[in-house]
Amino acid sequence: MSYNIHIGPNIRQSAFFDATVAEGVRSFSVYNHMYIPGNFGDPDGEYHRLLHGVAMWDVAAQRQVELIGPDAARLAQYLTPRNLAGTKAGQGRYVPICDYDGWLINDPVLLKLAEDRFWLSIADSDLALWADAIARERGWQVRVFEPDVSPLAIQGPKAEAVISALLGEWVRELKYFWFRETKLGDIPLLVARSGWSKQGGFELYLQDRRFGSELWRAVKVAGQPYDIGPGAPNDIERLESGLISYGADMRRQSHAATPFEMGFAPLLDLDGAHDFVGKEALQALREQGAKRERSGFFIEGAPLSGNAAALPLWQADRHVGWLSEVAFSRRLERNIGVGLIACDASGDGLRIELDDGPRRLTRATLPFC
Ligand code: THG
Repeated sequence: MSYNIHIGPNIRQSAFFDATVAEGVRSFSVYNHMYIPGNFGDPDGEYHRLLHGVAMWDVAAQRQVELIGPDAARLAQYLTPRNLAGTKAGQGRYVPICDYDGWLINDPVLLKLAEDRFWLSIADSDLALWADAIARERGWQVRVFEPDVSPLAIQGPKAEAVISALLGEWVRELKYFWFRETKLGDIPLLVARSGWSKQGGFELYLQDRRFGSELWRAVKVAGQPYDIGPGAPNDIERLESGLISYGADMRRQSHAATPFEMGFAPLLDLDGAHDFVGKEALQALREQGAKRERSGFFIEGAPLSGNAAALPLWQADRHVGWLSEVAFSRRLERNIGVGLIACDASGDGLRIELDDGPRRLTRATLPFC
């Protein structure tokens, strides 16, 4: 059976939409109410480029939520249990965001542009509505909105060569998650050393969507000597690397998880003087101790080609957790998966039920590679 998601006006097109269509994009998913390319029809080539060469990804669906004004820093801090005190202008930070009960509702990268200006580079949930409502209800002097910003990720071991050829040798000095504003001719950009892979790379935040195709072309030309090619955030590599996907691994509406369950405890500061949403709830959760933990798994049997929804994890007749995503690892030549499992479940006799029967699982530590 095959289905189509039709292209219509209630789902937004990225600034790079035309460019990816011209490149031969073969599937889209939807993320932050925007089409995001899924693949370009060459899974082996796309994976290989990410690990050994360089790939370019339309990740404009990683929308920015801008906070600007005298209370912008106050709001940024109030949104996350991570302590932002040491964060400098020009620095990015991975910031878990929780609701008032301590459930995760997003895991953005926070970019501090200035003392009174921030971007939250969000995962797939409506954080702008959340942040704006909090700021308004509190009467804070801060404007919350989604600016015209479209990230383009350049990932892989040869990304630094491409981006330095494009923008200058100075990009080699950028530290992980740090960024700088720059221009490529007339094209306004912000360049960061970041991206949703563990293969290294940069993200170019285009600040005017009219230049989408032009920027795509410029990166493609700079990348030609390195055999750059189009790709998309790669589920196999992210599972191998243990990167978290809000939406796949947890989502407040369907399979909620706390930062303790997801392994974010080292990022949190629950005892500082700063106030933030969910503080009491998170302190109470810490007292109780997490009942589930994030884990990797090896899955026996023939290669798996992914899953549409979380898979229940069984031990005999006890439901002990969920596998959020599975894939056949190219590097390990085994099926791998990530999920949440009850802390009091032993590692023995774990199984999932697939259409073609049960599969045995064993636990693995993250990252796999
Ligand atoms: N880049 C940008 N925006 C994003 C993402 C991104 N928005 C959506 C989504 N990805 C947000 N989620 C993540 C999840 C993981 C990481 C970044 C964003 C990540 N994690 C590293 C890790 O887990 O090893 C590093 C974490 C750390 O050092 O603190 O990079 O990719 N612009």
